[in-house]
Amino acid sequence: MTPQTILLIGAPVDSGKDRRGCLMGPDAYRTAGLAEALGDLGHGLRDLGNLCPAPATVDPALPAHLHAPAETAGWTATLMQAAEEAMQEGLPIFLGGDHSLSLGSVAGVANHAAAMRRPQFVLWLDAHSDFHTPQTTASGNLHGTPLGYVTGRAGFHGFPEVANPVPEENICILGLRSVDRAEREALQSSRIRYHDMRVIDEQGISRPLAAFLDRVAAAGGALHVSLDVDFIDPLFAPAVGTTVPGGVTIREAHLTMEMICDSGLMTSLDLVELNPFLDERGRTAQVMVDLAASALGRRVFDRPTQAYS
Ligand code: 4U7
Ligand code: MN
Ligand code: MN
Ligand code: MN
Repeated sequence: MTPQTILLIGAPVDSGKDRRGCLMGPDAYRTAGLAEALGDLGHGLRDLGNLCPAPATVDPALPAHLHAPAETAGWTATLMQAAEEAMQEGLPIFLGGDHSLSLGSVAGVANHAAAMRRPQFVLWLDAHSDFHTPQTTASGNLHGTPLGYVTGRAGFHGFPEVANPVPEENICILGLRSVDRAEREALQSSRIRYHDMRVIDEQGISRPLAAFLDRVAAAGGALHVSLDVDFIDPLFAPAVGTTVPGGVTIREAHLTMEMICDSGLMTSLDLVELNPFLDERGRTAQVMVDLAASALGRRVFDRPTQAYS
């Protein structure tokens, strides 16, 4: 693939749920050799270090059961600005941190796309749909709300304004196997494209993915990819607080990344929900690094097939 300028942005966000440990994610990716792996593929790398959340206060209109809303609102402001700035320089990879970092990363890249007059698309690779609002979440964990926020759903009082909501029809979710009732109803009456594990079992992952990538290409869109560790089956990626059995295999995850790479469409990437405290000798961090490398050009061979004739 064409060499890119890749910006590594550490976002040790740990406020999106109550189980702690995702704050160690950015350094686990560095330790597992992310910069070296991407540099070996010929890309230019800049590690911008780790961000800190802006100060923020709680809006009294928010439901009382939310976990750490002020801290997450502060992270959202910081990440939105960092994402918008990074898009002017290259392809940012947001090193999480839990999935509440995507309130800011996605809203920020969408602001940049709007300024460039390009439609923003989002590929959400996750066991969960993360489409809650502060009012519909039963757990109070804001890592379950980023797609609600970036599509402009109401109720995020005190959070930065979403100037350029991502149109629902520009979002595709792959890997679903845990969707709460309130999300299910909201999703079914939305224009979001969602594909659960049964569809992937029956059709393979390439069919729904290829259809989505074709739409992004036809629209000349910018593509943000948000990779939640729990997209992958916990047999292969155990270091995550919200394991759900029945996820994609290592090969399905790599095929996803290889197809994204071949499309040439990806403009930004989140690596989220890694909890190194729960890992086994760094193996989940390594899986995520290898997946990022596949998305950015790592291949066994340049030409996958040879004819026999
Ligand atoms: B993740 C959950 F109830 N839906 O809202 C919730 F099942 O970023 C889980 O995808 C959210 O890991 C998972 O708490 C958020 C739960
Ligand atoms: Mn909580
Ligand atoms: Mn998620
Ligand atoms: Mn998830």
